[in-house]
Amino acid sequence: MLSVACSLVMAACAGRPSRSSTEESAGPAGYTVAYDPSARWHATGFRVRKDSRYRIEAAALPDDRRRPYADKGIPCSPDGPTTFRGRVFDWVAHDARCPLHPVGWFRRDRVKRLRVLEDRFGRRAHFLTVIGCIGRMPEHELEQHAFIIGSGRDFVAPATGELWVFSNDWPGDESLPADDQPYLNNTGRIEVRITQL
Ligand SMILES: [Ca+2]
Repeated sequence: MLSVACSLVMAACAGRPSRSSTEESAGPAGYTVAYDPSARWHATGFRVRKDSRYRIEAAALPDDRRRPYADKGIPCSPDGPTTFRGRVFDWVAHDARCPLHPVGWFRRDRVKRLRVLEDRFGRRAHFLTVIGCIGRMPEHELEQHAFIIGSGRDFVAPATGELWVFSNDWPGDESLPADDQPYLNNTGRIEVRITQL
């Protein structure tokens, strides 16, 4: 089990550059934006108003190279990993703060922590789950403001501002080489639809 977990961590640390792109369209059924999960933040261009109610839906689509939504081959949906292997990786990435975490026994420098472990409502945020935030918040304040979108959620906006979205992943370290940047091995794209209720 430990060797499996470690091999998954090492596999996910390797990556390849992916072009970041954002496409937007607006229509009577709602506002739609598509984003590349290999970038850390995505401005939707949609402003929410405090105390107004919205429905946000997210769908995973192949990217322009026909690659599915995945982290270096680990398939995911907007709610997180969809396979046993992915759920093991999610466990590794989620509980890395624990002093008994097995990855830390071998490679403390490889210990992972997802950007959002729990959202502002205390809900567990899985690996590659689609997350929303009103405004682009500093990383150390992210869990106070971020909320899980997953495949869909109705919510009352707690503030007025632009909705930003991202796929939950290990933030990595800018000093690492490109092949070790956790966001650069994410593939596919996510389409987000926002409707005011
Ligand atoms: Ca990744």
